Amino acid sequence: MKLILAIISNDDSTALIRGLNKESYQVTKLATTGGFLRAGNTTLLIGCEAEKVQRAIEIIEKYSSQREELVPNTAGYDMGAFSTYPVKVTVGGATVFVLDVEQFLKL
Ligand code: 2BA
Repeated sequence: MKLILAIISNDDSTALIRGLNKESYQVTKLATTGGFLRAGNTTLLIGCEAEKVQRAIEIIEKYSSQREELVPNTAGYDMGAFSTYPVKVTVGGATVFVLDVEQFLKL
């Protein structure tokens, strides 16, 4: 038995949990805070058999890999009026730990 800890963006958590549940992984979602940026993120606890770890990592990657998105930026001032123009930002990404579980009990 293994325990996967996956630290992901809050924005990716709903789709990722749905993707994991669809393939019968059980998940606990924790509201966490990054120590560096002090911003909210999500940590998932996923307990599963060792042979299911690789597939779980694939699902995590599918729903939370780093990508660039265009978001509106209102910082510009153009011809006397504010204009919005999109800027590229990096979003998503996952930090994953896989731990050995000594005992797994449901009491
Ligand atoms: P990432 O390395 O992608 O980390 C995203 C979040 O994952 C972290 O949020 C933290 O909550 C968790 N995490 C990452 N590595 C970890 C580890 N070894 N142990 C425990 N938790 C871990 P933040 O701490 O807010 O960091 C956000 C981003 O800021 C990081 O993205 C990294 O790009 C940067 N960063 C973090 N610490 C840094 C440092 N000391 N110097 C420079 N950049 C740093």
